[in-house]
Order: sequence, then C-alpha cells, then structure tokens
Amino acid sequence: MILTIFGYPKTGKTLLFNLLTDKKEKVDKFSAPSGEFHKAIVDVPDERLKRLADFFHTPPVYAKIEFLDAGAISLGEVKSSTFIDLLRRADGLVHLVRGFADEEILHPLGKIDPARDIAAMEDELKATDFLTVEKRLERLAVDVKKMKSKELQEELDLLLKLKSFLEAGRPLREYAFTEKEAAQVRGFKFLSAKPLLNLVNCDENTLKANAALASPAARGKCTALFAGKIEAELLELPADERAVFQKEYGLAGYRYIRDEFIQTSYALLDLISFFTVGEDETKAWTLEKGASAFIASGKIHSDIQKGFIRAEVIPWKDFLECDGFARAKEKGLLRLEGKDYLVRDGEIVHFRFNT
Ligand SMILES: Nc1nc2c(ncn2[C@@H]2O[C@H](COP(=O)(O)OP(=O)(O)O)[C@@H](O)[C@H]2O)c(=O)[nH]1
Ligand SMILES: [Mg+2]
Repeated sequence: MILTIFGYPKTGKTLLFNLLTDKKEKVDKFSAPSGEFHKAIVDVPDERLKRLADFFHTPPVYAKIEFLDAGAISLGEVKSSTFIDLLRRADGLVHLVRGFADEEILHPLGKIDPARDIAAMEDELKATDFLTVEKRLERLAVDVKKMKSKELQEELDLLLKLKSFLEAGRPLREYAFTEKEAAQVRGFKFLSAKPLLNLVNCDENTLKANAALASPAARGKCTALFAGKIEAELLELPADERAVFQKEYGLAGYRYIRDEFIQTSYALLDLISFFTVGEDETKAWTLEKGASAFIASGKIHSDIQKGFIRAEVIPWKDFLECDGFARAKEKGLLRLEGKDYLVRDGEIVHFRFNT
C-alpha cells in the first residue's frame, strides 16, 4: 500500500515523513523546493500478529506501507507538478496543511487558514481530473465516429457523467462507481477519487482550539490534527519525561501520530488485516473491507485463487484461546467457508486449493 504525503511548500511534510518512518531527511525553513522526494517502507504494527508468531515460534511478517514525501507543490500547480506521478501511484493521499504560526516561514497566501488551503487543494485535484477527462473525451469523440464500438461508447458515456460531476464541484471519490465503471476508469488514476486525509499541522494554540479533532476517532475521518514540531520535540526527551512535558503543554491526552497514523490510514482506506500462519512464517495481509475469501486468496498467490476449494477461518483470539487448531476444531470454532465468504478483520485464514 502506498500513501503519498503532499501539500504546499513548508507545511511540515518532511517532518511528518520523518516522524512516521524514523528517517532523518532534512527539514528546514529556507531552502527552495527541489526535485527531490523521499520514500520509506514501514511495517504495519500489529500486536495480534506478534502473539500468533509467538505461538508458532515463527517470525512475524508484518504488512507494509510505503510512504512517499512528494515534496512541495506550488499553489495552483498540481497538474503540472513533477510529483504528479507520486500522487497517481498512491492508494491514499495525505494532504498536509499549514496550521501553525511562524513569522519566519512564509505562507504563499499570507494568512494561515487551513480551511482555505484544504478547499484550494481539493479544487486542484478536481481540476487535474477534469483535464484528464476532457483530453480523453476529445480523443473518444474522434474514435467513436471512426468505428462503431460498444466499449468506446460506454466509456464516452461514463466520462461525460464524470465531467458533469466535476463541473458540479464534486470530487470523484463521492461518485458511486459500479464495479464495472471502476474497472473502466482505473487506468486514469483520478486524484480526486483517491481517499484523502487532510492533516492540519498545528501549534499549541491551534491544537487547543481544535482539541476534539485530535481524537483517534476524528483521525479516522477526512480531517485531522497533529502537532509536528511539538511531537518531534517531545520525542527527543527520555520517555519518562514526556508525560510531564505533555502536561505542561496542556496536551496530556495527545496521541502521537506515529502510534495512531497507521490505524487511521486503515480506517480511512477501509482496509482490514487477515493472517496466515504456518511452519515458516506468521504473516499479515492487507485486504479491502468487504472483500471475499476468493479475493483474499488472490492476495497470496494467483495459483491459490485459481485452485480455490475452501477457506478454513477462525478469529485470531479464538485460536489462541483454544491453544491451536485441534481444540478449535473440536469446539466448532474453525469454520469452513466458500468463495463468497466475507473475510473479517483479524481472522486467520487457511486456504485449501487444487494445484
Ligand atoms: N512552528 C512550527 N514549525 C514547523 C512545524 N512543522 C514544521 N515546521 C517547520 O517548517 C519548516 C518546513 O518543514 P518541512 O518539514 O521541511 O516542510 P515541507 O516543505 O512541507 O517538507 C521547518 O523549519 C520546520 O521546522 C510546526 O508544527 N510548527
Ligand atoms: Mg520537504
């Protein structure tokens, strides 16, 4: 899974990237945007997987998130940005928004106003998609005339719908794509169709003024707060002093983005985890919420999917409480499910398949 951090210059993107990945990329006030971007792959922490791995005495293999720090995007320039490919590649976008005051760091629009920046960036994403749609429509209009094709006509009809949707000012993530439509437009990698988290980088004052937004629940929604500089400073302290300072800052309940962010992304992207266990490794897999056992099997290997017979399923906790498969089977907790079974978060799944 790829998450791309983007935003206007000097909003603290690289600082956030460092906090999330333990990297030490350069964070500074003055340098002009460069063509550079940063990339890091981190494990998705999961206590459940750890406990299963302990049970099997095999190494835990965590799911991974790839973070991209897309560098600065100047105002009005998403569509021509050199970083647009980093946005297109993402499964989810994290728009980092300036919410902190600092007289030495200029904001391109002067005043600090997170709501304005959130709206402006959303407009840029929509405008970028609009251009993509228009360009394709021009091409299609020519092609449809040249050759009668049901497929091309369908694509044309769909893109006209999307065009008026965008013209009405709505991002494509609000469009209810059917499965077929989703497949038809996948190649366009529309930016306004991607899950988006607007993360406002706050100072003490803005953080206090918006405390409710910093709760873990709020972070699962599309706008959330964090306090980059304060968090970086707190993390430099010995662990036992942090709580004292947090209290002093009036941030006793503050949750570190490092600890919260990955859960937040899973919620935002509607993802769950399932586990496979065995002799060699105990492994977590990422799956879209509401996906079937058949789709889950394809995450592991196309051969398993092709030869799918059944899935043996048990929630991780039931498994540990039964001390293994034998007792779980006796107690009827190990279920046999078919292709259409909807896998749930935290289930151990063992696939039976024909080779
Ligand atoms: N006062 C304050 N400064 C911050 C905060 N977050 C980042 N900065 C500063 O903003 C400058 C730009 O940060 P950086 O991460 O390089 O921004 P980027 O251009 O978005 O990658 C640096 O000097 C940071 O120390 C914050 O929450 N408060
Ligand atoms: Mg940067």
